Amino acid sequence: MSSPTHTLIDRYPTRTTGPAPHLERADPSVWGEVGVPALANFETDGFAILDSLLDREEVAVVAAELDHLTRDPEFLLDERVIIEKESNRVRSVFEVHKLSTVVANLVRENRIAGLARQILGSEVYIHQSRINFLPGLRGTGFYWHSDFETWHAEDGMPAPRAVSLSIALTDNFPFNGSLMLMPGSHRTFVPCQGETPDAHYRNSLREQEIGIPSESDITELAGRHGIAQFTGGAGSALLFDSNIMHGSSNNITPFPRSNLFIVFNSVENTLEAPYAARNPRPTYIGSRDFTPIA
Ligand code: 6CS
Ligand code: FE
Repeated sequence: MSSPTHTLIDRYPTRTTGPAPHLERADPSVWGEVGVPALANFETDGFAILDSLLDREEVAVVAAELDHLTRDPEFLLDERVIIEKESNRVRSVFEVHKLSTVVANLVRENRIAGLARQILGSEVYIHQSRINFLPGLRGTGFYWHSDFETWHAEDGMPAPRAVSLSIALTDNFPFNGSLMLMPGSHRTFVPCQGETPDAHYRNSLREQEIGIPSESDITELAGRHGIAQFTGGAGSALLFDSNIMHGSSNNITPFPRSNLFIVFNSVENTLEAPYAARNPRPTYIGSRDFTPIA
C-alpha cells in the first residue's frame, strides 16, 4: 500500500499478500561519528551493550517511580497501560517519558541521548517510550520481529534510521526472558505477509500476530547470523538498530525482568502516513511530536 502523502517511493514494502523476497537494506546503520568505544561494533552487529549505564541508585529511583505509578488503580485504566492477555498483570506502559519527569530528565542526558545522536548522525526525538514488565512465573515473551517493520507499516516511519535503548531495571539473566537478537540481521529487511487489520495494535502489543516473519524467514536468518542474547545486571543497557530481528521467551522463573525502552528517531526521518495500514497508531505509541531532545 502506498499513498500520495509519501515523499519517497516505498523502499521497504511489507504486509504483502503473498511471499516476498528479503531485501538488502538500502540505508546505512551508522549515520554519524561513533566516539564511545562500546559502540564500535554497532555497524556490523546492529547492537551494542553498555555495562552500568545507570548506577544502582538511579535504577532504584526509576523503579520506585514506576512502582508508584502502577500501584494506582486508576492509572491502570489509562490507555497507555497494556495488560497481559492471560492475566491481569501490567505488560507495558507507554509514554513513560511523559508520565515521569525522572525518566524525561534522564533520557535527555548526553550520556543517553548522545548515544543515539552518534549512531543516527543528527538531532533525535523520542518516537516511543515504554516499560516492559516481564513478570515471573507466567510472563509471556515477544515473538521474533523487526521493530522497523511495524513502525514503517503502521506508524509511517520512512527509513530504519532509529535506535532503541533498553535499560535493565532488574537483572536480565539468560533464563528470565532476556532479549535475543540475530547479530547482523539489521542489514536485511524481511517483508511480512498479511494485510494490517484496522485497530489491531492493542492486541499486537500483547501477542504480535501481524508483522512477524515466517518460520522459514526466522530459520534462514538464524542459520546465517546465529542468536545472541542481552544479559546484564540492573543498570546495564542494550542499544539496538530498529531493523534487527529480535524476540524473547516466556519467563517461567520467579525473577521478573523489567526494562525501560526508549526509541530515538532521527529528526531527518520523521513520520509520514502509514506505509501499510489505513490509519496511524495513537501518538502514545508512535509520537508525532518531532521536537529534538534539547
Ligand atoms: O508495536 C511496537 O511499536 C513494538 N512492539 C511490538 C510488540 N512489536 C513491534 C514493535 O517492537
Ligand atoms: Fe521489539
